[in-house]
Amino acid sequence: MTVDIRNRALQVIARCQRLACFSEDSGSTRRIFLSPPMRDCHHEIATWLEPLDVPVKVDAAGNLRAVYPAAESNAARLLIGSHLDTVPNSGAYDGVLGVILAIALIEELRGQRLPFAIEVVGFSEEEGVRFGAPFIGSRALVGRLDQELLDRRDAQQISVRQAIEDFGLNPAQIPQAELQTDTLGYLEFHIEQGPALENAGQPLGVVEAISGQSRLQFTFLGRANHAGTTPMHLRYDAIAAAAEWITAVERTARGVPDLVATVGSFEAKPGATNVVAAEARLTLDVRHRSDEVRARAVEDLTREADKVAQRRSLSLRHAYMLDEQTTAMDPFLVGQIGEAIEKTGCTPLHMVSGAGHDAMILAEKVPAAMIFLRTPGGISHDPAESVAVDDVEKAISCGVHLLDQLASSAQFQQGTHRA
Ligand code: HGY
Ligand code: MN
Ligand code: MN
Repeated sequence: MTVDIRNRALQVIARCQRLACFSEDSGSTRRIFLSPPMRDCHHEIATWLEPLDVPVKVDAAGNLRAVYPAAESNAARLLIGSHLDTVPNSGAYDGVLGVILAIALIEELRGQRLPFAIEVVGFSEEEGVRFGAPFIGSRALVGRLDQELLDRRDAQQISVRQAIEDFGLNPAQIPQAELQTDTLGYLEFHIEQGPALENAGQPLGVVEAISGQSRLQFTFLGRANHAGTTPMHLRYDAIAAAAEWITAVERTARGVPDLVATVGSFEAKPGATNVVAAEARLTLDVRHRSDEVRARAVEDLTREADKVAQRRSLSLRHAYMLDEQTTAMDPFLVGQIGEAIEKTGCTPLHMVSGAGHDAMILAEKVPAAMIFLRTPGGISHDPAESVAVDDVEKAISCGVHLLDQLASSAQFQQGTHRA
Protein backbone atom coordinates (compact mmCIF):
# COMPACT_ATOMS: atom_id res chain seq x y z
CA MET A 1 0.00 0.00 0.00
CA THR A 2 1.51 3.35 -0.92
CA VAL A 3 1.80 5.99 1.80
CA ASP A 4 -0.40 8.36 -0.14
CA ILE A 5 -3.28 5.84 -0.22
CA ARG A 6 -2.89 5.62 3.54
CA ASN A 7 -3.07 9.37 3.80
CA ARG A 8 -6.02 9.38 1.39
CA ALA A 9 -7.82 6.88 3.62
CA LEU A 10 -7.13 8.96 6.71
CA GLN A 11 -8.46 12.00 4.86
CA VAL A 12 -11.64 10.08 3.87
CA ILE A 13 -12.31 9.24 7.51
CA ALA A 14 -11.57 12.81 8.61
CA ARG A 15 -13.98 14.13 5.97
CA CYS A 16 -16.74 11.75 7.10
CA GLN A 17 -16.26 13.01 10.64
CA ARG A 18 -16.31 16.60 9.38
CA LEU A 19 -19.67 16.12 7.64
CA ALA A 20 -21.04 14.47 10.79
CA CYS A 21 -20.75 17.91 12.46
CA PHE A 22 -23.45 19.28 10.13
CA SER A 23 -26.54 18.36 12.13
CA GLU A 24 -29.90 19.69 13.28
CA ASP A 25 -29.03 18.48 16.78
CA SER A 26 -26.14 19.65 18.95
CA GLY A 27 -24.08 16.73 20.23
CA SER A 28 -25.39 14.17 17.72
CA THR A 29 -25.82 13.78 13.97
CA ARG A 30 -29.22 14.17 12.34
CA ARG A 31 -29.46 15.50 8.81
CA ILE A 32 -32.81 15.05 7.12
CA PHE A 33 -34.11 15.98 3.69
CA LEU A 34 -33.10 19.55 2.70
CA SER A 35 -32.52 20.72 6.26
CA PRO A 36 -30.09 23.69 6.69
CA PRO A 37 -27.16 21.38 7.67
CA MET A 38 -27.56 19.71 4.26
CA ARG A 39 -26.59 23.03 2.64
CA ASP A 40 -23.50 23.20 4.88
CA CYS A 41 -22.69 19.68 3.68
CA HIS A 42 -22.92 20.73 0.05
CA HIS A 43 -20.68 23.76 0.66
CA GLU A 44 -18.05 21.67 2.47
CA ILE A 45 -17.97 19.07 -0.32
CA ALA A 46 -17.68 21.87 -2.89
CA THR A 47 -14.46 23.01 -1.18
CA TRP A 48 -13.01 19.51 -1.69
CA LEU A 49 -13.97 19.44 -5.36
CA GLU A 50 -12.93 22.99 -6.29
CA PRO A 51 -9.17 22.11 -6.51
CA LEU A 52 -10.16 19.39 -9.00
CA ASP A 53 -12.02 21.93 -11.15
CA VAL A 54 -15.18 19.96 -10.54
CA PRO A 55 -18.11 22.34 -10.01
CA VAL A 56 -20.89 21.27 -7.63
CA LYS A 57 -24.54 21.61 -8.60
CA VAL A 58 -27.64 20.79 -6.55
CA ASP A 59 -30.48 19.40 -8.63
CA ALA A 60 -34.18 20.14 -8.04
CA ALA A 61 -34.51 17.14 -5.71
CA GLY A 62 -31.66 18.44 -3.57
CA ASN A 63 -29.08 15.92 -4.79
CA LEU A 64 -25.47 17.08 -4.97
CA ARG A 65 -24.19 16.50 -8.52
CA ALA A 66 -20.57 17.01 -9.65
CA VAL A 67 -19.05 15.80 -12.94
CA TYR A 68 -15.35 14.99 -13.41
CA PRO A 69 -15.02 15.22 -17.21
CA ALA A 70 -13.82 12.45 -19.48
CA ALA A 71 -10.93 12.61 -21.92
CA GLU A 72 -13.45 13.46 -24.66
CA SER A 73 -16.31 15.93 -24.23
CA ASN A 74 -19.90 14.56 -24.29
CA ALA A 75 -18.66 11.17 -23.11
CA ALA A 76 -21.04 8.88 -21.22
CA ARG A 77 -20.96 8.93 -17.43
CA LEU A 78 -20.36 6.52 -14.62
CA LEU A 79 -22.08 7.62 -11.41
CA ILE A 80 -20.38 6.98 -8.07
CA GLY A 81 -22.04 8.10 -4.86
CA SER A 82 -24.44 7.48 -2.01
CA HIS A 83 -26.70 9.51 0.29
CA LEU A 84 -25.91 12.56 2.46
CA ASP A 85 -28.91 12.38 4.76
CA THR A 86 -28.79 10.44 8.04
CA VAL A 87 -31.01 8.82 10.62
CA PRO A 88 -31.34 10.62 13.98
CA ASN A 89 -28.31 10.12 16.27
CA SER A 90 -26.51 8.50 13.36
CA GLY A 91 -22.96 7.37 12.84
CA ALA A 92 -20.50 9.27 10.66
CA TYR A 93 -20.22 6.83 7.74
CA ASP A 94 -23.64 5.55 6.58
CA GLY A 95 -24.06 7.20 3.17
CA VAL A 96 -21.44 9.95 3.30
CA LEU A 97 -18.58 7.43 3.08
CA GLY A 98 -19.73 6.53 -0.45
CA VAL A 99 -19.77 10.15 -1.59
CA ILE A 100 -16.37 10.88 -0.05
CA LEU A 101 -14.81 7.73 -1.52
CA ALA A 102 -16.07 8.84 -4.95
CA ILE A 103 -14.16 12.10 -4.48
CA ALA A 104 -11.08 10.20 -3.23
CA LEU A 105 -11.06 8.09 -6.40
CA ILE A 106 -11.15 11.23 -8.54
CA GLU A 107 -8.28 12.67 -6.48
CA GLU A 108 -6.39 9.39 -7.01
CA LEU A 109 -6.67 9.95 -10.79
CA ARG A 110 -4.40 13.00 -10.35
CA GLY A 111 -5.84 14.71 -13.40
CA GLN A 112 -5.89 11.61 -15.60
CA ARG A 113 -8.99 11.59 -17.82
CA LEU A 114 -10.88 8.36 -18.50
CA PRO A 115 -12.96 7.34 -21.53
CA PHE A 116 -16.03 8.12 -19.43
CA ALA A 117 -16.91 10.99 -17.12
CA ILE A 118 -17.39 10.32 -13.39
CA GLU A 119 -20.42 11.95 -11.81
CA VAL A 120 -20.29 12.19 -8.02
CA VAL A 121 -23.81 12.08 -6.60
CA GLY A 122 -24.83 12.81 -3.02
CA PHE A 123 -28.49 11.87 -2.63
CA SER A 124 -30.68 14.20 -0.60
CA GLU A 125 -32.87 11.62 1.13
CA GLU A 126 -32.34 7.85 1.34
CA GLU A 127 -33.36 7.08 4.91
CA GLY A 128 -36.98 8.23 4.75
CA VAL A 129 -36.81 9.97 8.14
CA ARG A 130 -38.56 13.25 7.33
CA PHE A 131 -41.46 12.06 5.17
CA GLY A 132 -41.58 8.35 5.96
CA ALA A 133 -40.73 7.69 2.30
CA PRO A 134 -37.09 6.83 1.54
CA PHE A 135 -35.14 7.30 -1.70
CA ILE A 136 -36.64 10.72 -2.56
CA GLY A 137 -33.34 11.86 -4.09
CA SER A 138 -32.55 8.76 -6.13
CA ARG A 139 -36.16 8.44 -7.32
CA ALA A 140 -35.69 11.81 -9.04
CA LEU A 141 -32.87 10.31 -11.12
CA VAL A 142 -35.10 7.50 -12.40
CA GLY A 143 -38.16 9.68 -12.96
CA ARG A 144 -40.13 8.42 -9.94
CA LEU A 145 -40.31 11.59 -7.83
CA ASP A 146 -44.01 11.83 -8.62
CA GLN A 147 -46.88 14.07 -7.45
CA GLU A 148 -47.95 11.61 -4.78
CA LEU A 149 -44.50 11.78 -3.23
CA LEU A 150 -44.25 15.56 -3.69
CA ASP A 151 -47.50 15.90 -1.75
CA ARG A 152 -46.24 13.79 1.22
CA ARG A 153 -46.14 15.91 4.39
CA ASP A 154 -43.75 15.82 7.35
CA ALA A 155 -44.69 16.14 11.03
CA GLN A 156 -44.94 19.93 10.57
CA GLN A 157 -47.32 19.40 7.63
CA ILE A 158 -44.68 20.70 5.18
CA SER A 159 -44.87 18.89 1.82
CA VAL A 160 -41.86 17.56 -0.10
CA ARG A 161 -42.67 20.16 -2.76
CA GLN A 162 -42.65 22.95 -0.17
CA ALA A 163 -39.39 21.66 1.37
CA ILE A 164 -37.79 21.80 -2.08
CA GLU A 165 -38.98 25.39 -2.57
CA ASP A 166 -37.90 26.37 0.96
CA PHE A 167 -34.41 25.14 0.06
CA GLY A 168 -34.43 27.56 -2.89
CA LEU A 169 -34.99 24.88 -5.53
CA ASN A 170 -37.70 24.63 -8.18
CA PRO A 171 -39.82 21.45 -8.26
CA ALA A 172 -40.68 22.19 -11.90
CA GLN A 173 -37.06 21.37 -12.73
CA ILE A 174 -37.16 17.86 -11.25
CA PRO A 175 -37.28 16.24 -14.74
CA GLN A 176 -33.85 17.78 -15.40
CA ALA A 177 -32.46 15.73 -12.51
CA GLU A 178 -33.07 12.51 -14.41
CA LEU A 179 -30.17 10.31 -15.49
CA GLN A 180 -28.70 10.86 -18.93
CA THR A 181 -29.83 8.05 -21.22
CA ASP A 182 -26.23 6.99 -21.94
CA THR A 183 -25.31 6.60 -18.26
CA LEU A 184 -23.00 3.59 -18.10
CA GLY A 185 -23.72 2.58 -14.52
CA TYR A 186 -23.85 3.42 -10.84
CA LEU A 187 -21.36 2.32 -8.17
CA GLU A 188 -21.93 2.75 -4.44
CA PHE A 189 -19.39 2.18 -1.71
CA HIS A 190 -21.18 1.69 1.62
CA ILE A 191 -20.56 0.26 5.07
CA GLU A 192 -22.15 -3.20 5.40
CA GLN A 193 -23.98 -2.18 8.57
CA GLY A 194 -23.98 -5.79 9.72
CA PRO A 195 -21.63 -8.53 11.06
CA ALA A 196 -20.97 -10.68 7.94
CA LEU A 197 -17.65 -9.20 6.76
CA GLU A 198 -16.28 -9.05 10.29
CA ASN A 199 -17.30 -12.69 10.88
CA ALA A 200 -15.65 -13.66 7.58
CA GLY A 201 -12.50 -11.69 8.42
CA GLN A 202 -12.78 -9.78 5.15
CA PRO A 203 -12.54 -5.98 4.64
CA LEU A 204 -14.61 -5.78 1.44
CA GLY A 205 -17.74 -7.42 0.09
CA VAL A 206 -19.52 -7.34 -3.26
CA VAL A 207 -23.29 -7.02 -3.13
CA GLU A 208 -25.17 -9.44 -5.39
CA ALA A 209 -28.66 -8.23 -4.41
CA ILE A 210 -30.44 -5.82 -2.07
CA SER A 211 -33.29 -7.26 -0.02
CA GLY A 212 -36.76 -5.97 -0.70
CA GLN A 213 -38.48 -4.02 2.03
CA SER A 214 -42.00 -3.06 3.05
CA ARG A 215 -42.66 -0.07 5.28
CA LEU A 216 -46.16 0.49 6.68
CA GLN A 217 -47.92 2.64 9.26
CA PHE A 218 -50.49 1.07 11.63
CA THR A 219 -52.83 3.07 13.88
CA PHE A 220 -54.86 1.44 16.66
CA LEU A 221 -57.85 3.61 17.56
CA GLY A 222 -59.46 3.14 20.97
CA ARG A 223 -61.03 5.56 23.41
CA ALA A 224 -59.34 7.87 25.89
CA ASN A 225 -60.51 7.56 29.46
CA HIS A 226 -59.52 8.28 33.04
CA ALA A 227 -56.69 6.02 34.27
CA GLY A 228 -58.00 6.12 37.82
CA THR A 229 -61.70 5.53 37.40
CA THR A 230 -62.00 3.24 34.35
CA PRO A 231 -62.16 -0.48 35.29
CA MET A 232 -59.87 -2.71 33.19
CA HIS A 233 -62.77 -4.53 31.48
CA LEU A 234 -64.28 -1.26 30.29
CA ARG A 235 -61.20 0.05 28.51
CA TYR A 236 -60.44 0.53 24.80
CA ASP A 237 -56.71 0.95 25.34
CA ALA A 238 -54.79 1.65 22.11
CA ILE A 239 -51.34 1.20 23.71
CA ALA A 240 -52.27 -2.18 25.22
CA ALA A 241 -53.51 -3.33 21.78
CA ALA A 242 -50.33 -2.07 20.09
CA ALA A 243 -48.17 -3.81 22.71
CA GLU A 244 -49.96 -7.13 22.12
CA TRP A 245 -49.41 -6.76 18.36
CA ILE A 246 -45.73 -5.75 18.69
CA THR A 247 -44.98 -9.00 20.52
CA ALA A 248 -46.76 -10.83 17.68
CA VAL A 249 -44.53 -9.01 15.15
CA GLU A 250 -41.40 -10.19 16.97
CA ARG A 251 -42.76 -13.76 17.40
CA THR A 252 -43.65 -14.01 13.70
CA ALA A 253 -40.24 -12.75 12.53
CA ARG A 254 -38.39 -15.08 14.88
CA GLY A 255 -40.31 -17.96 13.34
CA VAL A 256 -39.24 -17.36 9.71
CA PRO A 257 -35.55 -17.85 8.77
CA ASP A 258 -33.83 -14.61 7.64
CA LEU A 259 -37.04 -12.58 8.05
CA VAL A 260 -36.66 -9.29 9.94
CA ALA A 261 -39.61 -7.21 11.11
CA THR A 262 -39.24 -4.04 13.15
CA VAL A 263 -41.60 -1.64 14.88
CA GLY A 264 -39.24 1.31 14.87
CA SER A 265 -41.43 4.18 15.93
CA PHE A 266 -44.39 4.45 18.29
CA GLU A 267 -46.55 7.48 19.06
CA ALA A 268 -49.43 7.50 21.54
CA LYS A 269 -52.19 10.07 21.98
CA PRO A 270 -52.93 11.90 24.14
CA GLY A 271 -49.73 10.51 25.73
CA ALA A 272 -50.50 11.44 29.36
CA THR A 273 -49.69 9.23 32.35
CA ASN A 274 -53.20 9.35 33.73
CA VAL A 275 -55.10 8.81 30.47
CA VAL A 276 -55.94 5.49 28.82
CA ALA A 277 -54.52 5.96 25.28
CA ALA A 278 -56.99 6.70 22.51
CA GLU A 279 -54.52 6.21 19.68
CA ALA A 280 -51.29 4.31 19.05
CA ARG A 281 -49.46 4.94 15.77
CA LEU A 282 -46.64 2.56 14.83
CA THR A 283 -44.37 1.89 11.86
CA LEU A 284 -43.56 -1.56 10.57
CA ASP A 285 -40.45 -2.42 8.51
CA VAL A 286 -40.35 -5.93 7.01
CA ARG A 287 -37.46 -7.31 4.95
CA HIS A 288 -36.46 -10.57 3.35
CA ARG A 289 -34.44 -11.53 0.26
CA SER A 290 -37.54 -13.38 -1.05
CA ASP A 291 -40.31 -11.00 -2.10
CA GLU A 292 -42.82 -13.81 -1.58
CA VAL A 293 -41.76 -14.46 2.02
CA ARG A 294 -41.79 -10.73 2.74
CA ALA A 295 -45.26 -10.24 1.19
CA ARG A 296 -46.65 -13.19 3.16
CA ALA A 297 -45.22 -11.84 6.40
CA VAL A 298 -46.80 -8.42 5.78
CA GLU A 299 -50.15 -10.10 5.08
CA ASP A 300 -49.91 -12.24 8.25
CA LEU A 301 -48.95 -9.27 10.43
CA THR A 302 -51.73 -7.12 9.00
CA ARG A 303 -54.25 -9.90 9.66
CA GLU A 304 -52.92 -10.24 13.22
CA ALA A 305 -53.31 -6.48 13.79
CA ASP A 306 -56.93 -6.74 12.62
CA LYS A 307 -57.58 -9.63 15.03
CA VAL A 308 -56.06 -7.76 17.99
CA ALA A 309 -58.18 -4.69 17.20
CA GLN A 310 -61.36 -6.75 16.86
CA ARG A 311 -60.74 -8.70 20.09
CA ARG A 312 -60.47 -5.40 21.93
CA SER A 313 -63.28 -3.62 20.04
CA LEU A 314 -60.82 -1.05 18.70
CA SER A 315 -60.55 0.05 15.10
CA LEU A 316 -57.41 -0.13 12.97
CA ARG A 317 -55.99 1.92 10.13
CA HIS A 318 -52.93 0.96 8.13
CA ALA A 319 -51.14 2.43 5.11
CA TYR A 320 -48.22 1.42 2.92
CA MET A 321 -45.26 3.83 2.97
CA LEU A 322 -42.95 1.77 0.76
CA ASP A 323 -42.81 -1.49 -1.10
CA GLU A 324 -39.48 -2.18 -2.82
CA GLN A 325 -38.73 -5.52 -4.48
CA THR A 326 -35.49 -7.39 -3.92
CA THR A 327 -33.10 -6.00 -6.52
CA ALA A 328 -30.26 -7.86 -8.21
CA MET A 329 -27.07 -5.94 -8.87
CA ASP A 330 -25.58 -5.89 -12.37
CA PRO A 331 -23.71 -9.19 -13.00
CA PHE A 332 -21.01 -7.55 -15.15
CA LEU A 333 -20.20 -4.93 -12.51
CA VAL A 334 -20.40 -7.56 -9.75
CA GLY A 335 -17.76 -9.54 -11.64
CA GLN A 336 -15.59 -6.47 -12.15
CA ILE A 337 -15.80 -5.58 -8.45
CA GLY A 338 -14.85 -9.14 -7.48
CA GLU A 339 -11.77 -8.90 -9.71
CA ALA A 340 -10.84 -5.48 -8.30
CA ILE A 341 -11.17 -6.74 -4.71
CA GLU A 342 -8.92 -9.71 -5.51
CA LYS A 343 -6.29 -7.30 -6.88
CA THR A 344 -6.18 -5.70 -3.43
CA GLY A 345 -5.15 -9.10 -2.05
CA CYS A 346 -8.53 -9.77 -0.45
CA THR A 347 -11.17 -12.41 -1.08
CA PRO A 348 -14.45 -10.79 -2.13
CA LEU A 349 -17.35 -11.90 0.05
CA HIS A 350 -20.49 -12.12 -2.11
CA MET A 351 -23.43 -10.82 -0.12
CA VAL A 352 -27.10 -9.90 -0.08
CA SER A 353 -27.72 -6.53 1.56
CA GLY A 354 -30.29 -6.46 4.36
CA ALA A 355 -30.14 -2.67 4.32
CA GLY A 356 -31.82 -0.72 1.55
CA HIS A 357 -29.68 1.49 -0.67
CA ASP A 358 -30.08 4.00 -3.49
CA ALA A 359 -28.48 1.39 -5.76
CA MET A 360 -31.80 -0.50 -5.70
CA ILE A 361 -33.49 2.55 -7.22
CA LEU A 362 -30.77 3.33 -9.78
CA ALA A 363 -30.82 -0.34 -10.82
CA GLU A 364 -34.25 0.32 -12.37
CA LYS A 365 -32.55 2.32 -15.11
CA VAL A 366 -28.82 1.59 -15.21
CA PRO A 367 -26.41 -1.22 -14.24
CA ALA A 368 -25.82 -0.73 -10.52
CA ALA A 369 -23.48 -2.40 -8.03
CA MET A 370 -22.17 -1.92 -4.50
CA ILE A 371 -18.95 -2.49 -2.61
CA PHE A 372 -19.35 -3.06 1.13
CA LEU A 373 -16.78 -2.11 3.74
CA ARG A 374 -16.54 -4.07 6.99
CA THR A 375 -18.50 -2.60 9.90
CA PRO A 376 -16.67 -3.18 13.19
CA GLY A 377 -19.07 -4.80 15.68
CA GLY A 378 -21.74 -4.70 12.96
CA ILE A 379 -22.92 -1.45 14.58
CA SER A 380 -24.70 1.14 12.43
CA HIS A 381 -27.39 3.80 12.74
CA ASP A 382 -25.60 4.75 15.96
CA PRO A 383 -22.69 7.07 16.88
CA ALA A 384 -20.58 3.95 17.59
CA GLU A 385 -20.61 3.17 13.83
CA SER A 386 -17.03 3.03 12.50
CA VAL A 387 -14.69 1.92 9.72
CA ALA A 388 -11.06 0.80 9.91
CA VAL A 389 -8.54 2.93 8.04
CA ASP A 390 -6.99 -0.29 6.63
CA ASP A 391 -10.37 -1.20 5.14
CA VAL A 392 -10.82 2.29 3.67
CA GLU A 393 -7.37 1.91 2.10
CA LYS A 394 -8.48 -1.40 0.58
CA ALA A 395 -11.68 0.25 -0.69
CA ILE A 396 -9.72 3.04 -2.39
CA SER A 397 -7.35 0.53 -3.91
CA CYS A 398 -10.31 -1.57 -5.08
CA GLY A 399 -11.86 1.55 -6.62
CA VAL A 400 -8.63 2.45 -8.44
CA HIS A 401 -8.42 -1.07 -9.90
CA LEU A 402 -12.12 -0.99 -10.77
CA LEU A 403 -11.87 2.31 -12.68
CA ASP A 404 -8.79 0.96 -14.46
CA GLN A 405 -10.69 -2.19 -15.48
CA LEU A 406 -13.75 -0.22 -16.67
CA ALA A 407 -11.53 2.26 -18.55
CA SER A 408 -10.09 -0.63 -20.54
CA SER A 409 -13.40 -2.42 -21.09
CA ALA A 410 -14.92 -1.69 -24.51
CA GLN A 411 -17.90 -3.82 -23.42
CA PHE A 412 -18.53 -1.41 -20.53
CA GLN A 413 -17.96 1.77 -22.50
CA GLN A 414 -20.24 0.68 -25.34
CA GLY A 415 -22.89 -0.18 -22.80
CA THR A 416 -23.08 -3.74 -24.13
CA HIS A 417 -22.45 -5.07 -20.62
CA ARG A 418 -26.02 -4.40 -19.54
CA ALA A 419 -27.76 -7.49 -18.19
O1 HGY B 1 -33.03 1.41 6.32
C1 HGY B 1 -32.17 1.09 5.52
O2 HGY B 1 -32.21 0.02 4.99
C2 HGY B 1 -31.08 2.03 5.15
O3 HGY B 1 -30.33 2.38 6.27
N1 HGY B 1 -31.63 3.18 4.52
MN1 MN C 1 -29.03 4.05 6.85
MN1 MN D 1 -27.15 4.08 3.93
